Amino acid sequence: MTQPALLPKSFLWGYATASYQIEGATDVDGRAPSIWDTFCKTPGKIADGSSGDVATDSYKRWKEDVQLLKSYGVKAYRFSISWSRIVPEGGRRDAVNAAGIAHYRALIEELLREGIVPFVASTLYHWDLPQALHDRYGGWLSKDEIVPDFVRYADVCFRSFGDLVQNWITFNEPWVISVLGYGVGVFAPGHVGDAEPWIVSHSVILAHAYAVKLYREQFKARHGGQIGITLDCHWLLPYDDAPENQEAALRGVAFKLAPAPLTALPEPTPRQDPIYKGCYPARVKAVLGDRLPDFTPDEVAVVRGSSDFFGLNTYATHLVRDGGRDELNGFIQTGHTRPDGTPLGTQSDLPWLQTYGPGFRSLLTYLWKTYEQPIYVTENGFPVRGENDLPVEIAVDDADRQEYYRNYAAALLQAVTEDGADVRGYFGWSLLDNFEWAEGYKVRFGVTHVDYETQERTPKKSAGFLRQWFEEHIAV
Ligand code: GBH
Repeated sequence: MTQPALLPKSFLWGYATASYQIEGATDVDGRAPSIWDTFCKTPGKIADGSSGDVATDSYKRWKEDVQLLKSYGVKAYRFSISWSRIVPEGGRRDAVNAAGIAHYRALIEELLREGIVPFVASTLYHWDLPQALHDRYGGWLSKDEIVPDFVRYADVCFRSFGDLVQNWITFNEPWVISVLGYGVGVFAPGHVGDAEPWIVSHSVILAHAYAVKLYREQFKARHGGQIGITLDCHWLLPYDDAPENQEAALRGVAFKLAPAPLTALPEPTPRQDPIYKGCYPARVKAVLGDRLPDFTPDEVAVVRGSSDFFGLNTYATHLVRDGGRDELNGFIQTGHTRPDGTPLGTQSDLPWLQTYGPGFRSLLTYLWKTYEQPIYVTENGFPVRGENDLPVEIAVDDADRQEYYRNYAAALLQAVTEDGADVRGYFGWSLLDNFEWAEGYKVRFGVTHVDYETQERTPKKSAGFLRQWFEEHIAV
């Protein structure tokens, strides 16, 4: 009799959140504003005119959140640290805030007491740049200022939490920070530009790399941890067999993963030339030309191999055609209807997200073969269409979210057991319904329903589904 295929015993799973999306308490315990506080107060930027001022009140309700995690049977929790709570004014000569450190220390200690790994516990940057740094020198636009400021903030975090945290992520989604924040302008700080995004992502890659260098030189030996970066990527399928659409799909992936060739492999390899030579992917360079900054030889040496794993946030698959005016994505047009008129999968509450498990499997296998790095899926999830209009008793019966997780979990298992992809962890997005950035509170990604009037938390059925699925599919 054949044994059912299982994930390895060491496989970690749990849920992810981000500071600004859940914490609230934006003026408590010495926290100073971040660019998201400012952005939310700009009329017209957030769909329902809301902000993260209260969110799910998790800065105060964190014990309740840890109990929820425990009741869901998770092994790990991914959360992010707010720079504005640790160094409120942000800079390398600015004061460190003891109250902010005490807060995260208490949370981490509580997780450990409950047997939950603060895995990837700590994303240092999930988009909430201290406003003071933006005002002082333009934030990510000033490489020579922001890199040392970020490294100093990272140093404070490594010193304050490094004895308890063995898993670190520097940045959440450089593509979103740069392209949506400084190109399209739909995320903070809301700039629109055609050169700015590439200056910003250059700074982010360097800030990441120098923080990793610091960790490896001064903390890793003592604390034995690992450190990496999280990129976001959809899987892109050519719309049809047309060669230009096949090429467009490859180009689209290259745009999303532009930092990866630089950070993933310790040594250049001839196999995937020329992208491992310490330059951006050739397909990206071909579109952007001189707007893509160069790395100095010293920088190349620091950047190359600067991630111990591949952190992946992924939600959707898109069908891709060549052309259009979308330079920031490499001149591709995306859709989700096949040539025969059928939809790719169940529609979510957001136009860009449909259920399509096979794309998740393809992406995991592609990343493993291309970068040969252990993968942690650091976000994956689904907002059910119209869920915000439903009363809680109905909303918790989240059939489409369960279908999504059933498909993606099956794809994960196939990628690991049939394709040999070294995937070591999986985090659902998200533990709670929360502040969904420019969508405000209208779009709900949680496996827990949150009543924003009372802050009452109610588990949805998907939480039970995932608990049972991982119980059945991780080796004991
Ligand atoms: C994640 O980003 C974020 O890390 C998380 O904070 C957020 O709550 C979650 O998504 C849910 O949205 O131009 O077609 O890609 C995922 C990356 C970037 C995917 C923005 C959707 C907009 C449409 N997202 N993107 S598209």
